[in-house]
Amino acid sequence: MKGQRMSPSPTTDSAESSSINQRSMVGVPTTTESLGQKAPREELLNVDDIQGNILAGFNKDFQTFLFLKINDKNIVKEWLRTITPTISTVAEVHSFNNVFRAMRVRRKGSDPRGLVATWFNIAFTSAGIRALTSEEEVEKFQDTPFRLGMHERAGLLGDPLDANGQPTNWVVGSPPNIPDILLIIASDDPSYLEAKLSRVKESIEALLKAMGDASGKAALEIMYEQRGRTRADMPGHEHFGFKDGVSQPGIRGRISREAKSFLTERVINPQDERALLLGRPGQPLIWPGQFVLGYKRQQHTDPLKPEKAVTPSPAWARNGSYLVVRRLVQDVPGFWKFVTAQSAELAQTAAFAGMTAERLATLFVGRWPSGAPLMRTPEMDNAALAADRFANNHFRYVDPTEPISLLPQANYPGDNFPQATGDNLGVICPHAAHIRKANPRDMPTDTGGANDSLTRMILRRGIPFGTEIKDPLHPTVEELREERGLVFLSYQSSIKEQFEFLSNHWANIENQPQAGGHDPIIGQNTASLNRSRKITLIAGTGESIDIELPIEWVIPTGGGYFFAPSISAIKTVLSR
Ligand code: N7H
Repeated sequence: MKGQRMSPSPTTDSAESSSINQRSMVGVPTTTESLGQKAPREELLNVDDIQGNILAGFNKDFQTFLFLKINDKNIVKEWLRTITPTISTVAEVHSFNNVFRAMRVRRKGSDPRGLVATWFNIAFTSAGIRALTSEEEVEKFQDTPFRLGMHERAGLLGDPLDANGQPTNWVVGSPPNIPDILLIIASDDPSYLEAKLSRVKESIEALLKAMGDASGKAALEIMYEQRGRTRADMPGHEHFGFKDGVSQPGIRGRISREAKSFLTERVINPQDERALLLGRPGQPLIWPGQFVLGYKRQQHTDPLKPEKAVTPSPAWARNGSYLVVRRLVQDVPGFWKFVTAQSAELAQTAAFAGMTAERLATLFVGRWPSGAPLMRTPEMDNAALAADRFANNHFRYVDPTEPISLLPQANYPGDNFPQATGDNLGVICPHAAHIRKANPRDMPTDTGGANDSLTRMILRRGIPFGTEIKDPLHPTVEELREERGLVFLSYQSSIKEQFEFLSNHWANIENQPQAGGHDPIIGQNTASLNRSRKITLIAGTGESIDIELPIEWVIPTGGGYFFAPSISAIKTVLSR
């Protein structure tokens, strides 16, 4: 079989499973008995100073990203002072999201139409901070990738250097097109977004007039405009057809002086000690310093004992966060043609009889198109499970899951779906499946155990761009002419240890965090001259197959490493 190598089972031997089980338990309180601790005290988050998209998440169907270049720093500083009051804070976005969610629950899952908000956030590259402050100020930032810029790290990320996707071909983000500023405008309603976008553009154009520069050189230039919108045919799904934005870490911390005013809702019955570790079932609570500078950070072995906060450098970086933006083009017909042809071949084998294109694609992702996790429904998609926010993330890879007792929830019948069984060997969900690579949960890894993996988590805020392809196996000429993909965004407190680690270590390396191949969605294999990747599938019979993935379906075409400062830092350091 072309591109495939069938071999006997690596092992279904209980000795290996139990040793993995033991390793995964080191320092990992996965059961209630192993905890026996009190709830840790959680810090007060400065929700009026932190930008809203970081900790609350805009979660809007329509978003536009403006990449700007500073030509006159004094005029831009003046402009910054005028726009700062319009920057959306965590306090605002969080309260809106709460109202929206409560109404959705009352309306049994349908969106409350007419409840609309339009948000605005800002971030700066190191070049932008240099332009507004000084080289010394940039040198104070501790994150080396941020100081260097994404284009300088493209090789390390595994990006193609001699073909499609090389930084010199990026639409934005590589010299001479390195932006200084990123504006994010987001709304539930496209007409509100357009209105806000026009106002922002007018404010930028007004600067040109203020300068009175006959050469026409603007004080602030719009270098590139990237539109993003949810798919009209499948809202919330990315272009390969899978529900995105299902799994997000919970964030520890309070929004007011009240003891229980937690930013992330806590739904687990406090009688169950897992309430100390999780917001919702399957959603670990992470110390806020992993995402925002100046707060307590996650410790590598004990999730209840945080590392002390480090003093941010520069000091004005407090309440700010590093933002990764990556414009990723998706080859939707290529992906579906490949999985269709491969699944037909696999279906001919005894071990993988019955394989379909949808199932193979699901094995690549780790969730079914609806968002239902393979670990909870190994054989077929289950839309009801996908829609159940208390069940759709409640699974692990080593230990089986048991039902969790929740605080009373309106209109909720309980998680009555079959629970996940353990899957040490990667039979149900391959080790290289995208979500297992990106979050190995309770699986031991090359760098530690489950608690160590919590230090790698990121807050994803991406949105698709481009129009969908109606029938990926028969795309029209017009559909092929247009680019589509994901504007990937993630917030973290270390680009190096979080986004870059997930990308160049776990996604790109075939035997990390566990042997089993490259991430078929975002992995890039620079270890082979032709960049060809592989994924190992293991059948229920124990036989395994290596599938060769000769082409990549996700191509980086632009982006940058940004810093999203606090509102007070914009008001003071950056605009004075
Ligand atoms: Fe991924 N996809 O459609 O396959 N992602 N992702 N991602 N991703 C996730 O749980 C996708 C990308 C993560 O906690 C889902 O929200 C695509 C980058 C992480 O279990 C789906 C692209 C990075 C998770 C996709 C892309 C990540 C995750 C399941 C690019 C980081 C959570 C839905 C075009 C370097 C894992 C969900 C967990 C989930 C897809 C990019 C990371 C469907 C198409 C660049 C941490």
